[in-house]
Amino acid sequence: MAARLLALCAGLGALGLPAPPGLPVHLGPGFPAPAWKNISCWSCRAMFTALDIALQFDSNLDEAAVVAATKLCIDLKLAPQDICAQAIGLFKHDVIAAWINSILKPSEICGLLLGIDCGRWDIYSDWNVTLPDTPKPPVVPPKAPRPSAPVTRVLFLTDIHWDKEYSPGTDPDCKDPLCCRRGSGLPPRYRKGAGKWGEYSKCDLPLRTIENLLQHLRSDHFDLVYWTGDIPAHNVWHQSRRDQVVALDTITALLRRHLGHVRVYPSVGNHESTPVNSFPPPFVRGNQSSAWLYGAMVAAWKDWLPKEALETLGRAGFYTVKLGPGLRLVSLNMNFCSHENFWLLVNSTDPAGQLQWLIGILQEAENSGDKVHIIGHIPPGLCMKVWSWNYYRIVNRYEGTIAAQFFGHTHVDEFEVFYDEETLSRAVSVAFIAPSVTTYIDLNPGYRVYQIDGNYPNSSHSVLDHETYILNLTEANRSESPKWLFLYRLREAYGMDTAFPADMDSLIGRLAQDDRLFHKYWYLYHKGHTTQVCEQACKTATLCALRTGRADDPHLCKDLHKKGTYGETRRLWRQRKMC
Ligand SMILES: *[C@@H]1O[C@H](CO)[C@@H](O)[C@H](O)[C@H]1NC(C)=O
Ligand SMILES: *[C@@H]1O[C@H](CO)[C@@H](O)[C@H](O)[C@H]1NC(C)=O
Ligand SMILES: *[C@@H]1O[C@H](CO)[C@@H](O)[C@H](O)[C@H]1NC(C)=O
Ligand SMILES: *[C@@H]1O[C@H](CO)[C@@H](O)[C@H](O)[C@H]1NC(C)=O
Ligand SMILES: *[C@@H]1O[C@H](CO)[C@@H](O)[C@H](O)[C@H]1NC(C)=O
Ligand SMILES: *[C@@H]1O[C@H](CO)[C@@H](O)[C@H](O)[C@H]1NC(C)=O
Ligand SMILES: CC(=O)N[C@H]1CO[C@H](CO)[C@@H](O)[C@@H]1O
Ligand SMILES: [Zn+2]
Ligand SMILES: [Zn+2]
Repeated sequence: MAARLLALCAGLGALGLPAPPGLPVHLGPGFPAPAWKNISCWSCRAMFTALDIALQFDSNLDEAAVVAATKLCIDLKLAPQDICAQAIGLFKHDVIAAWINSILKPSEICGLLLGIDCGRWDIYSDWNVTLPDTPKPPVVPPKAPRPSAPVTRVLFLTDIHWDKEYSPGTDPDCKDPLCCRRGSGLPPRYRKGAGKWGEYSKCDLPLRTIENLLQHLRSDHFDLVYWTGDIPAHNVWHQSRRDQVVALDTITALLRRHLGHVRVYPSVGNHESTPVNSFPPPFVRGNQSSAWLYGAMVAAWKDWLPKEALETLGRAGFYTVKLGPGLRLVSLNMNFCSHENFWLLVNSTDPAGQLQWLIGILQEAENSGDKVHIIGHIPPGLCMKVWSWNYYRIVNRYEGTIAAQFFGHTHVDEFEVFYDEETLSRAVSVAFIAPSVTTYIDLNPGYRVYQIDGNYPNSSHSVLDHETYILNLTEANRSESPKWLFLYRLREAYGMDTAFPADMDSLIGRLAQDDRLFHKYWYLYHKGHTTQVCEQACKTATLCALRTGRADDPHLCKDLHKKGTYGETRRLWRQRKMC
C-alpha cells in the first residue's frame, strides 16, 4: 500500500516540477526538491510505516492513496492545488498498474527516495550483459583526415517541446510549472508579457518559432538529420495520448515539408509518452503498453526508415539502419535506462533486451569493418547506475567501431567523455550533448550541426567539429522576421586541433585550470543566455558531468574537487535538470 502511495509520489516526482528558487536540491533521482530534502532515513521509514498501517485499515486503497498523495502534494507545495489534483489523476492509473505486483517495504521506498544508503530497490539490482568471446581488436588512435576528404553535414535537432497553447502577452512567471500559455494569466504591471517568438522563462515554444527555424534551415545543406526527441511541451500534468500523437504528427509533417528529401533519423524522448517518462518494457502488454505510441511513430516515420527498423521501433522504440557504405546508425530508446521510468521498478534488467541487441549490432559491424553512430535522448551518464555501467563496458569493448555518440535531453550544450575501464585515464569515446530547440528554461532557442568525416573508403566517420546556431530572443522579439545566428564552432572557440576523445578530455582539464575559458564555456553551455554565475562547487559539478559517461562513479571526478567537497559536488550534480 505504501508502494501505491509512493507510486503516486513517484509520478509527481517524474513531473520534474521545478524547485522554487532558494530551496536546495532533491536527494533521489526524480524527486522534487522541497518534498524529500529534509527527511532523515529514519523519519522516512517511520512515515511510510505509519502510512502503510493506516492504509491497511482502509478498504478503498486506491482512493485512499490518491487522497493521501494529493494532500502530500499540496502540503509540501510541490505544485498549485489544481495541478496536484490533475497530475495525480493522470498518473494514478498507470503508476498503480506498474506497482501492483511489486511488494515494497518502507525501507525500499526510502531507498528509492533518499538513496541506496537508506534501503534497497530493484533499480539498484545488479545484472551484466554478455559480451561475445571475440577478442577486442587492437586500438588504433584516430587520425585527422586529409583536408580535401569529403565531410558529411548532419543537422541535429533535439528537445523541440512545442507548446500548442503558447500565447504571447501571457504571464511568463505564472505559478504553474509551465507558463506563457493559455491559462497562465496576465503578467503583473512591471513585467512584460510573453514574447512573440518565445520567452526567457519556464516556457516552451510556439509553432511559429519552430516553423521559422525550419524555413531558415532550407537555405542550408544537410546530408542527414538526427532528431533526438522530446516533441511535446512540459505541461505534463495535462496530456492525453491523443495530444502526444498530434504533437508527433504535426512536427513530423513540418520536418518533412521543410527538409524535403533529406533523410531524418529520430529517437524517442522521455516526453513523447503520457504520463511523462512512462515507457513500459515489452513485458507489459495490452492497453497499458506503449503500442499506441510506437505505432504512431511507425506510421509517422515510415518514409524515413526501412522495414526492419520499423519492426523494432514498433516493438520497443529502438532501431538500427545502414546509412551507407561503412556506416551504420543505432537509435536507442533511452527511456529504458531512466530513473524516472517507473515501470523499471518492476524489472530493470536490460529492458527489452536493448543492450544485448546493441552488442549484436556492434559485433556484426566490427566483423564487416563498419563504423557505428549511436543516437538517443537521455545521455548515458544520467542513466540508472547498472544500465550505464553496462553501457560503458560496451563502449569500451567496441571503441574501434563506435565512431560517435549523440544525445540531448539536458537542454544545455555539453558532452560526456568515456574512459578506458582499466585506468579511467585514456579517453575512448565522447557522447556529444546538443542544446535544445526550446527555450525551457531561460535559454535561447538553438540547434546544432555536426561535421563528420565523410563518405569515402576507410573513413573514420567520427566528429571533426560542430557548430551551434541560436535565435537571440531579445533581438527576435523586436522584429517581425527573426534571424538565426551562428553562435560558435567547437574547435575554433576552444582552440582544439581535433574533436577526438583525447582532445575533448584535455579540454576538460583546460576548463578546470582556466577561469576565462570556463566562463566562455558557461556562456555557450546556455546558448548565450546566462542568468547565474558559476563558481567553485557549481564549476566542479559542471566539469564533473563532462567526465561522467557512467553514473555514480566517484573515481571519474576525483582530481576535480578539492578535499571535502565531494558531497557538495554530488549534491549539485544530482540537481541537474531532468528534462
Ligand atoms: C530541516 O531540518 C532542520 C533540522 O531538523 C530544521 O531546523 C529546518 O527548519 C528544516 N528545514 C525545513 C525547510 O523544513
Ligand atoms: C557483473 O560484473 C561485475 C564486474 O565484473 C561483477 O562484480 C558482478 O558480480 C557481476 N554481477 C552479476 C549479477 O553477475
Ligand atoms: C487505454 O488506456 C487509455 C489511457 O489510460 C485510456 O484513455 C483508454 O480509454 C484505454 N482504452 C481501452 C480500450 O481500455
Ligand atoms: C527480469 O527480466 C529479465 C530479462 O527479461 C529476466 O531474465 C528476469 O527473469 C526478470 N526478473 C524477474 C524478477 O521477473
Ligand atoms: C582501407 O584499409 C585497409 C586496411 O587497413 C587497406 O587494406 C585498404 O587498402 C584501405 N583502402 C583504401 C581505399 O584506402
Ligand atoms: C542578443 O542580443 C542582445 C541585444 O542586442 C545582446 O545584448 C546580446 O549580447 C545578444 N546575445 C547573443 C548571444 O548574441
Ligand atoms: C525574451 C524577450 O526579450 N521578451 C520580450 C520580447 O519583446 C516583447 C515586446 O517588446 C517584450 O514584452 C518581451 O519581454
Ligand atoms: Zn528529455
Ligand atoms: Zn527536453
